[in-house]
Amino acid sequence: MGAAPVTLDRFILEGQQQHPGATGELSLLLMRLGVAGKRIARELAVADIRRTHGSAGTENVQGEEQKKLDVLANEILIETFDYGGLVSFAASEELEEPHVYRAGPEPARYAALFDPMDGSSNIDVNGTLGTIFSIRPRREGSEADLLRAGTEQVAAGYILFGPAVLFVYSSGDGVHVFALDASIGEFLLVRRRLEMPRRGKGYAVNEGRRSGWSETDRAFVEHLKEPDPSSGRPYSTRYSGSMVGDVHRILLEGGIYLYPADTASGKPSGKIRVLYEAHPLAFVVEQAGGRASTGRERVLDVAPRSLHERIPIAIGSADEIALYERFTAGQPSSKSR
Ligand code: FBP
Repeated sequence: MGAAPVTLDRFILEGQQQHPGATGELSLLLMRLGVAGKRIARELAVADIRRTHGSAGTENVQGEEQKKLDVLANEILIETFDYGGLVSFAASEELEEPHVYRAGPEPARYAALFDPMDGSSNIDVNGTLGTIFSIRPRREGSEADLLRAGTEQVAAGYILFGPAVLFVYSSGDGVHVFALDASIGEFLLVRRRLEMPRRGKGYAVNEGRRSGWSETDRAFVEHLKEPDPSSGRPYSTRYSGSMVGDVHRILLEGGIYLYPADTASGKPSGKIRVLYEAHPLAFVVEQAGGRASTGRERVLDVAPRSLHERIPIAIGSADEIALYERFTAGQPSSKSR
């Protein structure tokens, strides 16, 4: 018989043994997220059959229509930490205020943040979707614990719902990828310490919004499209409508995802939320050797002032992000490569 498959639980527990002082709580927390991922995958798989597609008839704190599956995924994630005193409170794209869990004898050591269903515009059309998660240390036990730099995350990752269901995470020791084997209901290790290419051939941005972009953002995207084989241009457009899906492609093939500030559609700070989209994906990408920038600042150094704050973001391979920052800084001389 070949080598035993490495399940997510086994991988996490073996990783914990590398940290003698570990209490096991973060391990349990990550394993729970694996279970939540399986439950959400099942809800997505039966959504057409169960007619759970479509609008929930409600709006989230950002005034965006909530889909039934946004709400369902959020409920599954909130339930996931509702016992065992692992998590003190949880913030979500679908909740105006953090959900506070009943306190146990000891205050729980962690706070969780998540975007239950990333790529909402893909929900009703069977497109790629994801659940993004971020784990932070509990400090005072208030929202202020969350309004801090992304470098303070202790773990982050996403569950990608595509042809395969993948669990991708980092706890600061590289990025690891697991694929769900539905026949045994287990996430199995498929890539350990994933390292992304320094540069790619694809870019992901919604060009339909370019009228609201800055001059330098428009110039950067035009530059990627200019034919110049010596610098690997033109790049190909690869925009799926799900940031998780696009970032996962970029982790494997290199390239860049961009959601710039967009003054035309009332998004002067872009669309992507700092705490449960930008920070966790930046944490994963940096652990794989990539970068994430606002154009002027490292995304992980940003400390938001509010729970649902948005920032402009460029995330991807180190070379493309460096080039984007040069464009943002208006350095024409060093543009050509
Ligand atoms: P949601 O979390 O509400 O889905 O918003 C994030 C997102 O869907 C990203 O996944 C995606 O890249 C982007 O917004 C799409 O936005 P747009 O429709 O403006 O291109």
